[in-house]
Amino acid sequence: MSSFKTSALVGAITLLAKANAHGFVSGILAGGKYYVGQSHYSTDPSAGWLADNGDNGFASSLTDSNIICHNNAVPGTQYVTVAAGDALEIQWNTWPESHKGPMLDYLAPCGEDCTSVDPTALKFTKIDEKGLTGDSWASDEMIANNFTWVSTIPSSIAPGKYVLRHETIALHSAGSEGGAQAYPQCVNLEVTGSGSNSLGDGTLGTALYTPTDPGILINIYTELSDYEIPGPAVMAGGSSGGSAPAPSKPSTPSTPSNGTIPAVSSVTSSVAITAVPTTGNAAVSTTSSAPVMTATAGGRKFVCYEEI
Ligand SMILES: *[C@@H]1O[C@H](CO)[C@@H](O)[C@H](O)[C@H]1NC(C)=O
Ligand SMILES: *[C@@H]1O[C@H](CO)[C@@H](O)[C@H](O)[C@H]1NC(C)=O
Ligand SMILES: [Cu+2]
Repeated sequence: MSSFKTSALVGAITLLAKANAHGFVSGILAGGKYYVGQSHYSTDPSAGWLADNGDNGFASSLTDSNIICHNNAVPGTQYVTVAAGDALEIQWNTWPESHKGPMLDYLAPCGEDCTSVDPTALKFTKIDEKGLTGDSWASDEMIANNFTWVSTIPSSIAPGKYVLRHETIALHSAGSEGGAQAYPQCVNLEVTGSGSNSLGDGTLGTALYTPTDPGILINIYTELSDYEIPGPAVMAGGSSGGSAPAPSKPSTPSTPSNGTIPAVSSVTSSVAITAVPTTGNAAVSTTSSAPVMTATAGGRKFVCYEEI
């Protein structure tokens, strides 16, 4: 919510602020399939949990049950199917540039059934997080990536049913206690694959944050040399999340076959792919034995080898 919250201005302005503000998770892409996120209508089947956030507002508390899956949340009725090691593209309908903050993703196992699970019993493990990089907040990256955040399910995760808790925390008013605004969205996942970590020991949703955590009570309008992302540590094998899937650790690199490749002018630690070939894999004559990075763009997977 914006700073109009405590304003004494007339109702018309409050309505306007609500109509223009914030956002919600509208959809999820996984394995090439689209799933409805927060439907806002209880009659719509959805993997996304339903909550009282039709006004696009924030969770009413950081420490009571409304922080778990947003206000008065009830479980989604469906599941997003995703293989361990694969990425989910989590789409927000919109997001205001002013609402700067970290992006975070957690997983909690639900046992047999997520559609009737008690959220206060869910134990969450953080699988990715991103805060401040230079001058850029993770929320800025989400906006720049068509309001989409990419979260990769660690490849060690055992097959089963889990609740994904995706979240951004807006820090524009976080300089005073109670000012940070959490926008969580829960989504039921059916994880496939052959991992063995079923994440028994996590943190209850109500214990993830305190109102005085350094990453919660913070004035972001000063020069920040560092930002401490709130919540428990990311699990081993987790990632930073972001606008592209976490590079996967290749076991055996596939033999590159013939094809056309786009011209590459420079190589840095981050790679922007602007030209996408329409056919074939990269043709490389002499390479390192293992790829140095992989990325997916335009629905195609890129495997980059180092020239030797
Ligand atoms: C941006 O995201 C929306 C869904 O939120 C999707 O319909 C649209 O195709 C996306 N645009 C691009 C260029 O990927
Ligand atoms: C790739 O294929 C083309 C035509 O099929 C051929 O002319 C070229 O030499 C091949 N390049 C490599 C690296 O094999
Ligand atoms: Cu707001």
